[in-house]
Amino acid sequence: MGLLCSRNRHYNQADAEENAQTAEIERRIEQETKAEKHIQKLLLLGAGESGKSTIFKQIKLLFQTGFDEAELKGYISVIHANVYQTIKLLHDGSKELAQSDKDSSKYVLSSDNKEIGEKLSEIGGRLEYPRLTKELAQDIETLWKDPAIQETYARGNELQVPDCAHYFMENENLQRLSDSNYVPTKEDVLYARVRTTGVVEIQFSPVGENKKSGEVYRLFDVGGQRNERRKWIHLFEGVTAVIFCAAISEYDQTLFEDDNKNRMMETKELFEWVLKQPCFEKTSFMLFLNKFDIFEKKVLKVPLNACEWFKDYQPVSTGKQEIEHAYEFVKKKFEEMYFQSTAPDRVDRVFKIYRTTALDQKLVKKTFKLVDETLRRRNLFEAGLL
Ligand SMILES: Nc1nc2c(ncn2[C@@H]2O[C@H](COP(=O)(O)OP(=O)(O)OP(=O)(O)O)[C@@H](O)[C@H]2O)c(=O)[nH]1
Ligand SMILES: [Mg+2]
Repeated sequence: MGLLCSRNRHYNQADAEENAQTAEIERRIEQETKAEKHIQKLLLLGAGESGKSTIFKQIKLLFQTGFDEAELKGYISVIHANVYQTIKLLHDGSKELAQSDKDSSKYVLSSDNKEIGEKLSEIGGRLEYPRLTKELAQDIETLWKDPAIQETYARGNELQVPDCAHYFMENENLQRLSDSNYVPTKEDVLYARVRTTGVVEIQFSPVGENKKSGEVYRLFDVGGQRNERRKWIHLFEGVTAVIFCAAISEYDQTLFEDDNKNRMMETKELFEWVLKQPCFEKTSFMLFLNKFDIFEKKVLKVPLNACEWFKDYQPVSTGKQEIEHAYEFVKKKFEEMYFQSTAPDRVDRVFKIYRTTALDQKLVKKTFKLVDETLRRRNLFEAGLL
């Protein structure tokens, strides 16, 4: 009996320990599940070059530790590649225009610069680029300043010249970039263009990790070019909000992947497709009408109706007023598209439009604060607390 009792006691003790362990595991799982539930999943979607990764970089700078020196240095080769690719595009473009354009003479390089042009075009066509030296930087600067290259740059929309071209070529930047001790600045990194392949993610809390009340977000950045989009679908479950980036300055440009397709038309169709995804029935939509800085300059020179979607646009004014009018027109087109592509039973999902310039850190910070507030309010509403 005594033995039985003591054995029982032994079993009871073991049971109790096991129970305690199980309870601890369950408590941890519960905590983790709660924590996971607390994490809001955000997806950055949009066509290639719409600015998704630039927003992603800004979030890293604003709400995480930013870029350490090794990461900054990792951008040197990207930035040098941007420079070589740009100058090759412009050189080869000028040659083509000098042959095909009716006003061909303005695209002919000065005879002094022809040799430099051939050399840089050859380097720009290589699979691996050399590090930018002072001499090469000088050659690039000379060629960039050639009137034929400037005329060609004015037609950059036809040539897939990247948006970062002007920044890297101007303001003595080439000399700085070719310094042997060059470390890219935060601004250089934001301008650097590298096509995203695959999926990248970060987790952050906009009010700082130590504040318990702050939401925790997990933000995913994907490649926007056509062949990258098949990877998106794997991320579509349980998304709190889609941040859809549309580069509104690209209404007179064609796709990198397909020279016959207008970029804005592609964005329109892509936005429509994303809106109709069954997984996004309850997903909020934050539409970033991005590249406003380029848009506001372009719109006064290139009529909006260069794009088929905007062919009913009528300019009303000049200067600032005209910019506002054009912006409102574009915004309205996206709004119409949203309501057309949202079934009546889903109209209560949140839809907000923001005017953004992804390079502008203060603006991105302000915009994200608004996004955060909207999503928090939405959560309270869904929990019946509002
Ligand atoms: N001027 C200006 N440039 C911008 C803006 N947003 C992005 N860019 C630049 O546009 C280029 C493309 O931006 P990314 O952020 O790489 O575009 P993405 O959407 O990630 O492109 P994919 O990865 O190919 O899908 C980069 O050189 C950016 O610096 C903006 O608002 N204004
Ligand atoms: Mg990207």
